Amino acid sequence: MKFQEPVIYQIYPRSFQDSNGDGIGDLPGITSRIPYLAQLGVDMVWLSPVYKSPNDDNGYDISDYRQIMDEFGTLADFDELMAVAQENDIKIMMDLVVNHTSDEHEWFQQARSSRDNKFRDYYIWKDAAGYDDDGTPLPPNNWISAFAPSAWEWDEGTEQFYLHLFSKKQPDLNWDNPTVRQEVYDIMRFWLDKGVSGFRMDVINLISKDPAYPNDPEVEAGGHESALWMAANGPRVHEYLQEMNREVLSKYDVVTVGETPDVSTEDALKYTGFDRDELQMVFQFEHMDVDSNPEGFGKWNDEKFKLVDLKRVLSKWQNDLAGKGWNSLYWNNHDQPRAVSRFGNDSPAWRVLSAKMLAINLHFMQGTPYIYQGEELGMTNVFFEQVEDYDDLEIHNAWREYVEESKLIPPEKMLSFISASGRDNARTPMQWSAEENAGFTTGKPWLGLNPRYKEINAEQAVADEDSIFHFYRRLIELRHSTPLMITGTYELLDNAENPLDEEVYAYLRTGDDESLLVICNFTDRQLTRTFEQLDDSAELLISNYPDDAVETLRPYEGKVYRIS
Ligand code: TEU
Ligand code: CA
Repeated sequence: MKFQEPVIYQIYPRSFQDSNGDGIGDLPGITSRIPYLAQLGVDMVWLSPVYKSPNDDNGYDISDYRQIMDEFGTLADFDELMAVAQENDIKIMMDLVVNHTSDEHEWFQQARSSRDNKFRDYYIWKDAAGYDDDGTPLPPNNWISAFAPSAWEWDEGTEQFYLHLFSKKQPDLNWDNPTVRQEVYDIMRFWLDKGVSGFRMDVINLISKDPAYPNDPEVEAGGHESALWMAANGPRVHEYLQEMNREVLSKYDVVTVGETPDVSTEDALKYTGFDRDELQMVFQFEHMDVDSNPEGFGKWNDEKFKLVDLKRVLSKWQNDLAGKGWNSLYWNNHDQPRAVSRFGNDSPAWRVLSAKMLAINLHFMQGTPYIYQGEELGMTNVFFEQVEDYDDLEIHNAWREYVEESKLIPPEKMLSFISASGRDNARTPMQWSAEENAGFTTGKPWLGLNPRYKEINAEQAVADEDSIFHFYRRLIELRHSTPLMITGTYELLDNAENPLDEEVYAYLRTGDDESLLVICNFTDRQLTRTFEQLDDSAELLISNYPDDAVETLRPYEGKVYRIS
């Protein structure tokens, strides 16, 4: 499959469908829902990690890359899922998490057993930088982990620190070790030979660290953001990805997307340029940061985004990669809050209209669109009354740091920030019906349901021709039948460097002999806009309103004209 063609649906297996009543989603549950995904019309399913894991980070901490996580089932269940997906023309993309393993992986168990163990150099070990007065070892540098106060954990047994950019149960692999790289390539071949058609590569731009491990200047200046940016786009990352492509990817028909925090469009072209023989596309994060507060507590805030920022960032990515690389297109994933709550309006009056408008806005851009489970239903953010009701270690780490230790954020304020920005917004169980536990499980769900499942669920949506589900289904049909959505150039109908229209996002996709004019009202207000492109040849291709008021834009109106 050419990587420009598929619409890809992301499943977070833990929260998708439970089949055995233990309250945890599993592979047989996913298999039972393949017909639903076939009806939606998606081409490929990206499975968040299903490998054996102690679930410190819900599967992003892998202890055996060739076994299925106990809670999710067996390798036989995986083969059954592959077979049923194939019968429904749906391909499977795996989540490759190889910047780090679980500390319960055999490699790390061996590595920590002694300094001269043959697996020692699979990981990144450093001597203490010194010892303070009471003999406590001092870490090699000041790096902060994404999920812990320090990116270095002291190992008593061998009296060295090991690096973990994420939790201390997620030790970073040493990619400078060629044996580690060969181990990864063998893992990739194992899954490709089982018929897998894609890899999403977790934080793949962090795998090559600066061997000097310099201090993080932001932390020296008093900041408290993680050191991910210090490890991003390191000295040998392209050498490693070109080797991976040469030794594995080039030998298979496989779609690849790198998850790459802290990349610019210039960086991205080094990963995805058509002439680079590395990856086909990346997940960049700039549009996920438009409501972040770098002077405050980063993602922990409940401020609303500004449309002009969103337009500037997305247009920059469209323009800078055009003709040279390829964009991924996404509003949310398992790490991000729900799109309709964040960028639309999840009130009963405007949820459906704004969710459809967001879908139009994204799917008509140039790139490969990703739909996160529940986005096609307009699932919304959740509010839990107490932090104990949340599961995510990122949330609990932030609570400990900002509420309990530094006391910089009052508890009720932090609960509001978590509800606006926390990852568990995306991880509450998939809402299949209005029955108990939304039809997700007959047992006690591992994470609380979003109470709105009674009005927002697949059963209701599939039965309602005017639902967000059927709107996504029509968008996917259009993408399969409208080459211009893939090949057309992109032009923001606003000043791309300095967008001024704070209410409407309008852009043009232009092909050889026709164009698509995309108009989205991001507000709950009725507006007037005129577009010179709207000539007599214009025909309405799709809209989230049943009629067309042309120059009058109704609240959250999203529509596309074909102009020939
Ligand atoms: O996320 C990488 C990453 O950048 C995260 O820190 C993410 O940006 C953050 O959680 C948003 O607030 C990947 C996976 O998607 C994430 O689920 C894992 O926790 C992480 O790597 C470690 O594997
Ligand atoms: Ca289960």
